[in-house]
Amino acid sequence: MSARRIVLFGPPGAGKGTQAERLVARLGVPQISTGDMLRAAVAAGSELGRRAQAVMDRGELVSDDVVIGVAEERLMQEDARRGFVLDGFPRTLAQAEALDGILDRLATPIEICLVLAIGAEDLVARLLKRAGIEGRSDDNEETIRKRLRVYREQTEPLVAYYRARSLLREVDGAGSMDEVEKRIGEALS
Ligand code: B4P
Repeated sequence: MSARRIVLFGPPGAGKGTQAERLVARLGVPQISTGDMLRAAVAAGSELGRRAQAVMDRGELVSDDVVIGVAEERLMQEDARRGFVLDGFPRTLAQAEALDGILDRLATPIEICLVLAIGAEDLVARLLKRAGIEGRSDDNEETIRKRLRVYREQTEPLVAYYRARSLLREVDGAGSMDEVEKRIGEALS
């Protein structure tokens, strides 16, 4: 496994966070999850958190300028020079273009972009299960379906964006966490 600058995306519930954690443990690079960073800002009660919370609870995307700023600040940190797994960023074409600009300046371009593919009903079932365990405020059925719509409209165009740059690898996200991890390992080798 040689790639160390990896973008991981897919619909909500596809296993991004889960697989990103496993990947960073193997690669020794930081996991950069904009969702985790936004939830940390909400928990800290910061101005950013207050603005983000309502948007996240509605199942919508936090504005591009806010998320790009958060991601850029994190990517500028020293540990990201060794590589990174971007988990849930970019989520729009504007974010993808901004990311290319940031990584060009740092001379650390993306090496591979993994998209986890899985059917809508499996996603809803996984997220409703998580709702019972973690109680995340955006894991209720109405918001989950909204997040899936937002994904199709705003994030799915990234498949074509990264395919056109020959960076895309599609990975089947169905099955157990171990099965998906194995497929990711194969896609990276
Ligand atoms: P995220 O934190 O990225 O939330 P998510 O899409 O639900 O993915 P997550 O990583 O948590 O879940 P996963 O698929 O791993 O974003 C939350 C919100 O933040 C967004 O809606 C948006 O408002 C905002 N946001 C974040 N980034 C943004 C950006 N760039 N731009 C704008 N707004 C942004 O896993 C889901 C569940 O499935 C888990 O419980 C897991 O245990 C389970 N699971 C995983 N793999 C499984 C498997 N193989 N089998 C069974 N269950 C599995």
